[in-house]
Amino acid sequence: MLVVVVFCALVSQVTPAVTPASQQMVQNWDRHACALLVCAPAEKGMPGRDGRDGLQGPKGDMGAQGLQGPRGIAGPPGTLGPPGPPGEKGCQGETGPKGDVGEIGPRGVRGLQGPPGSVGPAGKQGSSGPPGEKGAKGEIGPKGAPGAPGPQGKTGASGPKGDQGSVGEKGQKGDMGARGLQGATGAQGPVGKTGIPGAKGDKGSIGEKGTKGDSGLSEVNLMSKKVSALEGQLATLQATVSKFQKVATFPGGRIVGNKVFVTSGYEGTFDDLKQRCLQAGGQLATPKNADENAAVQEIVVLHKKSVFLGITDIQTEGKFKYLNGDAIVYSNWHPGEPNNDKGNENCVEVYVTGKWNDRSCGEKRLILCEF
Ligand code: MAN
Ligand code: CA
Repeated sequence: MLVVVVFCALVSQVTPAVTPASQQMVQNWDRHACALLVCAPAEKGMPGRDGRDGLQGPKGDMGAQGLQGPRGIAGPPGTLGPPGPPGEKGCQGETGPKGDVGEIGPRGVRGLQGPPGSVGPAGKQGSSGPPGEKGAKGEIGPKGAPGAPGPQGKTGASGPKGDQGSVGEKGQKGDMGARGLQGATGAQGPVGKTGIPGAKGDKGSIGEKGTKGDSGLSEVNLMSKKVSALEGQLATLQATVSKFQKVATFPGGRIVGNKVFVTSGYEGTFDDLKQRCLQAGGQLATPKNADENAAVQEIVVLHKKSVFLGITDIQTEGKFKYLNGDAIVYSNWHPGEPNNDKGNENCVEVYVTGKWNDRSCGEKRLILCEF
């Protein structure tokens, strides 16, 4: 039994390097070997022979396919393919909106320096400068000339008259005097020659961006609004005019072109009627064509009363004129008229026939004004 235990231990010690599968086999074999040894007779016999080497067993069946491995890392991107063919030319786009007013252009280069000015007048003489420093001591000059005779001494005692002496030597040059005061500043010199032109100036910086220009749209809108307002006012005015035309022609008024004939039914002499029409802002009826005369006639017929026209020959007998002095351009005299009956017919009346007759201005007739 002791041998069996040791043997089993040895078997276990020689198997740590084998694979788990083979180790399992050895362990199984180990158990089988232990069983054989346990089942062997315990008595002491001859040692058995070594067993022969067994034949190598058949190759085992192929194992089942293993699980699919994890997905590999994506490979590097392929090389860039060749550019495709150019697309067809697109349609021309619509004209874009007008751009904003551009920036103010760059400032121009600085101009060359102008020519030099003319020579200015000479400056005033400057004031005297401060006195100069004392100069250095000069060298000993040559011997100066003999000095002046000294003062006469006191009268000595009368000596004997001596001989005349010889001329003495020239004395040494005296010391240099102190430096004189600085002279007055001289007059300003003339202006020097004109220098060469300076270098071209640097380019100016870009000016500030200008304010945005008007699009013009706001002005159009403004005008459109004004036109609309005027159209409205015109419509109102036309309605008002139409209304007053009806008033003017009711009942004895007539409108011919731009002229309106209106009567108030008043009757009076020529001067009275003339004054009343002027007072109303008009004048006595003055038909200047057949249509206007027909309108006057209609009013005469309607009222069954003749009217005086704004025509007379008061100034010159036989020459009928308008109230402004112009000769008449139209007339519709009754046959035989004007006859200046009794030499006192200077005004003109209109019959129901539309025909004219000269009549005394003192007669009373229906008032008919024109506006
Ligand atoms: C007649 C005519 C006119 C004249 C009047 C005056 O009708 O002679 O010409 O004016 O009388 O009453
Ligand atoms: Ca007459």
